[in-house]
This record gives sequence, structure tokens and C-alpha cells, in this order.
Amino acid sequence: MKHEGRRVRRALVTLALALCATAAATSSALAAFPYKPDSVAPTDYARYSQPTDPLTGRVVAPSDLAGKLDWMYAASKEPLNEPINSDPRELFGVRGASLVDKDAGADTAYRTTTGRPDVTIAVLDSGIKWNDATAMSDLRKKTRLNAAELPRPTVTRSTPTEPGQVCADFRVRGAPFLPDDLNGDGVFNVVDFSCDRRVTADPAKGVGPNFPKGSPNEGDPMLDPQDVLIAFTDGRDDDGNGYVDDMVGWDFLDDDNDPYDDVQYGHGTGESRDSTAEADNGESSAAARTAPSSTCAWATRSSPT
Ligand SMILES: [Ca+2]
Ligand SMILES: [Ca+2]
Ligand SMILES: [Ca+2]
Ligand SMILES: [Ca+2]
Repeated sequence: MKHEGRRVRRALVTLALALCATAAATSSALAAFPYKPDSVAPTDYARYSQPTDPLTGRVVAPSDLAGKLDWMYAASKEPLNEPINSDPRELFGVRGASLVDKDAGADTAYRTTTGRPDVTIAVLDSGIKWNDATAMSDLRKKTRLNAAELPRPTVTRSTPTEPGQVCADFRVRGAPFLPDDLNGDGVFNVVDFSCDRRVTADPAKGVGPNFPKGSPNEGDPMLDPQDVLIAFTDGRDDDGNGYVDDMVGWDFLDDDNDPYDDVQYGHGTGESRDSTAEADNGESSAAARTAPSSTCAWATRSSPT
């Protein structure tokens, strides 16, 4: 059992790295993570790029770039913000990470690539809220699964637990695809278990959410990383790293394999979305983040107040 009710101050650190991909569409919304164009090999990361507007030739910014995200990822200065914009001590008005900008002509990383999904961001913070539908919409497909601790996904369902997947197309594809990437989208994530009978989207011990209001699958259980964790926790340290069943990170507070934020502190979930959330995934509203397309794993840390 976790220590519910205990007051803790969760320390934080976000180790990061980056990542990944885009869609083939032009001015329309991107496909879901990892945004690998159909004709591109999964390891051809240089071709993981933002779509380009056919009229202007400029990179199209994700549709969920709004609010504070403008400055969080911006390459441009805040308009009319003098004297900050002319002060070298303020780096002449640099605001964000120059990732993507409302100004399509700004010099941003997304003009070159949206990153690569084989890079992992480690979030050392208050864990992850598996039960948060909005956060899971942004993060569940971007959660790094520890393949060495997990069995290979099987194709033992005909009806997938993830909307839109086709179990008849699931198979081991050979290099350059990862052996666990059964749907061939270029990344190994929870979706690759969606035709596996051992994994259910609503396990009895799970806290994972249902699809949120407004989703095409509103009310249905959402396949999330904790479902995989529950299915394959077997008490064995399969990868021999000293952590038993560490499939989606580690809880250093309770010393177990579920980094679930059971006190709902939430900070780790916010950091995860800022650093890793899907861009243009269409599952979240204005609260969506627009981060590079890496994957993410969690560790919880804490110290008493
Ligand atoms: Ca996959
Ligand atoms: Ca679930
Ligand atoms: Ca194990
Ligand atoms: Ca292990």
C-alpha cells in the first residue's frame, strides 16, 4: 500500500532528452504519435518533420500551441516587451526553447525535425497520474516501456483494446523495426499490446481513466501504461538491473514498481506534459502540450516537509 495522506514535498528534477516525429499531412492536423510518415523507415529520423503549408512553404505549427505554451516553446520575443527585448542580461528577450513558434518564419527546431522516439526523458518528480484522462491522452502513448522487463506482445485478440488498431496487421516486422513494434508505427508503446489478451484496458487493480468527454470513444476504458504494468508484474527482475518489474519507471518513495502519484500532487505529471506530451494529438483541448516526440519514464522522489 502506498502512504496515502502523508504530507510530502516531492522533489523534482527533469532529466531530459528529446525527440521525434511528425505527420505526412500538410495543412491538416498531424496524426497521433509517433507521427512517422507512412513511407519513411522508423530510423530515418531526419525525415520526421512538421508538415509544410503548400501555399507559404512554411512549417505548420501544431494546433495545440496556445496560452502559456506560446512562450514556453517560443523562438520569438514577446511583442512590445521593452526594455526586456533590448537587454543583453535578458538575452534580448528570449522566452522559450525555440522549439516551435506561432510565427511560422521563426527559426525553430521543428523546422528541422520534431525529434526521435527512441530518446527517453526521465522525470524524477512526484510520479504520474495514471487516473488523469487529460494527462493520459497526452502521455500514455509516449510512455517508455522497458522491453527487457516485458514479454513480447502477442496477437491473441481479434478486436483491439485500442481504437483504430487492426490486429490482423500486427506482426514482427524485422529490422529496422523494433521487434516489439507489432503495429509498425516506429515506436514500442502501450498500443503494441492492444491485441494481446494478457492486457486489459480496465484491470481490477488499475486506476486508469476512461476516454474523456468529447472523445469519439467517450466513456470507454483507456489502454494505459499501468495496464501493462499490472498484467506483467511477476516478481522477477527479468532484465537483472536490481529493480523487480520496472516496466514504466520506479517509485523510490514506496520502493515499488508503480510510479503512480497516489497523493495526486500532480507536479510530476505537469512536468511530463511540458517535456513530452503529444503535439496535435486531437485528444485534448487547449490544455494540450506541444513537446518534441520523445518517450518518457517516471521515478518518484520525496522528502518530508
Ligand atoms: Ca508500435
Ligand atoms: Ca486503463
Ligand atoms: Ca519481471
Ligand atoms: Ca528490472
